[in-house]
Amino acid sequence: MLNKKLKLLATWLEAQGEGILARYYADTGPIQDKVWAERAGIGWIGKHSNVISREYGSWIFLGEVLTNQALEPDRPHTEHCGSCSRCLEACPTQAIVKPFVVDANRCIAYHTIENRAETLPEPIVPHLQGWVAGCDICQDVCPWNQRFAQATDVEEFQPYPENVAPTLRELATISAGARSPFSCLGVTPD
Ligand code: B12
Ligand code: SF4
Ligand code: SF4
Repeated sequence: MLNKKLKLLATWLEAQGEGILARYYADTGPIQDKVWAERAGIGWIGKHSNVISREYGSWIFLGEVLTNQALEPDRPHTEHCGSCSRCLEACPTQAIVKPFVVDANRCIAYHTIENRAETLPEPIVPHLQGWVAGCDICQDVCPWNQRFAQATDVEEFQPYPENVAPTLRELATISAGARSPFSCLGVTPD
């Protein structure tokens, strides 16, 4: 979904003049989405390592359009975590090893999305807390999300009804053709 929107923007940009080139990425490109979002003034990289926007908190998708055109840059965003450390304290596996640094090997999100091993590491298992695809604990406890997060009004980003609170039995029998909860980015994990 996000890729579709980025494609529209990139196609529009290329149509503005001869020789204008544009490439777009979201999540899977060889580019650090968070670093560029911070530099572009969208938000700052919080201590849980995700980008937080003042208007929406951190429940945002990030994507970018690269172009050969010289554009006037926005100012990089300043950091506003202050003395807060709620995310570090709330992480059940101590994956946020120090402010701004997440050790993916200790992160439930890594083990439930990326890790293809038959069994999960012993130190992770007791802390799964029911998460089956990703983990949002460090973002749930963030005061910026608690105060500023907003439900999206973008039709394509609404959750698919069949993906809202599925039972374990339903997940265990899911078919390969089922719509993925990750498809908002236009990405389906393989
Ligand atoms: C690899 C990856 C993961 C890995 C590793 C997480 C991580 N922290 O890197 C795993 C599988 C664990 C993961 C989990 C999640 N992810 Co992820 N992930 C990515 C991915 C593909 C690359 C991130 C990366 O480069 N990591 C490498 C490490 C070394 O860097 P880093 O932690 O980002 O932080 C370092 C840099 O910021 C660097 N740094 C600081 N300043 C500068 C300046 C420059 C110039 C450079 C080069 C570097 C640099 O220093 C930091 C500390 O080492 C991005 C998409 C993308 N292409 O960017 C999505 C992305 C970061 N993920 C995202 C999301 C939503 C998640 C989850 C919430 C999913 C979920 N619900 O479970 C969790 C959150 C876990 C967490 N607390 O971070 C979103 C974040 C949106 C946001 N608001 O920021 C992204 C941007 C995808 C997207 N386009 O929407 N993810
Ligand atoms: S996503 Fe979960 S396991 Fe990973 S750093 Fe955040 S709270 Fe910890
Ligand atoms: S919980 Fe606190 S320290 Fe963590 S990202 Fe949010 S504001 Fe920053």
